[in-house]
Amino acid sequence: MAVGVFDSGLGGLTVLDAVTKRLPDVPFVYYGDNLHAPYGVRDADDVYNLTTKAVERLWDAGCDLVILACNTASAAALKRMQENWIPADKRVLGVFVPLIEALTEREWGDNSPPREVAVKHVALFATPATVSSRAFQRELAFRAVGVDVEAQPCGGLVDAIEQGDEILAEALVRSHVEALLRRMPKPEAAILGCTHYPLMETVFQEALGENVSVYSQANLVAESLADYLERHPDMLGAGTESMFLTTGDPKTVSNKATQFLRRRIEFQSA
Ligand code: DGN
Repeated sequence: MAVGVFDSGLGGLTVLDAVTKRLPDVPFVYYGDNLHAPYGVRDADDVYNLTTKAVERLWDAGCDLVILACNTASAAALKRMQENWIPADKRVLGVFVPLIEALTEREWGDNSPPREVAVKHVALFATPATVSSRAFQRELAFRAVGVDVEAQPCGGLVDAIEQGDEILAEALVRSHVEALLRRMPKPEAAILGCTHYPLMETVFQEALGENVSVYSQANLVAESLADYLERHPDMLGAGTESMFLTTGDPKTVSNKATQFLRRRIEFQSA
């Protein structure tokens, strides 16, 4: 049984890369909903409907455990899915909790009451949909008190990265960072809350200054998945081959993915 990795498009490949490095023997089925990407500008109902459809497809492919690598889907759909939709023998995990646990120095699954933490000012960079969901602030409030979060919706950045327009992407990062620093001049930590932003991590770090700790989620998600599988080995049955599924045109998506990750990837139709 493989682990499912879902994203609205190509960005989740950054998460997939980190988890395959950390768990080289685990097969993965990646599902990119390229036909409907980007999710960042869709409303919450729309994101919920598309995400549940994708997760059902991954369950059909034998993945009882599915990671929503997409921040927008984790923000807009995961809580609603966990409330009344996921059967007892399946699990769907998002990408916010590993980040927040790292930020608040908590162990996985530590459900003790929220407490004071070292970091007091956090900058969040994400898509407009993730920012307006306030899911990050909600999850953080379960674990920490007294943390001020300033969120910057980074309109246009996902498209610029996907188009490989490095000049535009860099200019957008700088202007989004400047806009945030005008409202919160001295964050101690910055969260890159979108699958695509790790590809611009150096520019974010440069624009924010060396005193700001930048948290990028791919490695944190990989670590937390490894930890989860150690405690729940039953979620991983006998292996199947890894594969890449897309709702878009497989040839076009394979070419874009190869350009995006700079290694050859072959998608097939979902
Ligand atoms: N995968 C999305 C995210 O992490 O928010 C970014 C792409 C999108 O659909 N906007």
